[in-house]
Amino acid sequence: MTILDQLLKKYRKAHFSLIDPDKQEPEEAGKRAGICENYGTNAIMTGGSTVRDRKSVYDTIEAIKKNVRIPVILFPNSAESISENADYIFFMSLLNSRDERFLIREQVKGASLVKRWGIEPISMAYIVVSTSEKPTMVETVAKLDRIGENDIEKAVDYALTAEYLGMECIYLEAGSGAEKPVPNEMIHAVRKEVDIPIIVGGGIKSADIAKEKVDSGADVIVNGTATEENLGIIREIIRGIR
Ligand code: 1GP
Repeated sequence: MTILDQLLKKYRKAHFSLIDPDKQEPEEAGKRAGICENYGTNAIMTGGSTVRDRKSVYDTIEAIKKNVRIPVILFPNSAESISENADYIFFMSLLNSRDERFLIREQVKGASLVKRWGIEPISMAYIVVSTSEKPTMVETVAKLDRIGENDIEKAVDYALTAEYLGMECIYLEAGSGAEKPVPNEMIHAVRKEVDIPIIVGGGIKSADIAKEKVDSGADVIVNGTATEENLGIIREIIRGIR
């Protein structure tokens, strides 16, 4: 059973807190991770669209691990941000990118590091949904085959592709700080067609919104910006989804 299956068996719905090494000093990252763990988050994800430096990822994870016992999962934007002290790595492909770097090249560069450092891979299909007028950072860098908020069939087609390729989970991503999260109807339609766990993140700013996402079929809710701006909301979101 994968770590994701184990968590979902235990908690039914899970919550991950995303800490971007570029957004604070390692010591502060450690403190924030500790607070998220106290609030009941199930794992700390570490990564971000602008990370370019393995050392900053390493130092951030070291500080996080001093403060938490829950798993640390890398959420890498390239092979450069793979760090040997992580427990797990989302070994992910940005399925709706037109840039082969995000589809497969960085993965090929990083695979032997994952093996050598004994980081456990969690195979993940990363699907970016464009919900907002102002493009999010991931939209600006990823050269997307655009999936708009109403392109529900297209999202389902990508999700099914992920399942048929044998990926362990799907991440429906609206992008960090998105004005609007991935729509409920889209999550619901994907849930109807695929069996693997669905992670949803980007722009989830309240407990009510998070609850709607899990009621629509999300298994895991991710918060990133809130770890920097409003840790209290993470407590409410976790209470709301359980
Ligand atoms: C980004 O989905 C995550 O990869 C988190 O998004 O920063 O909007 O919570 P937020």
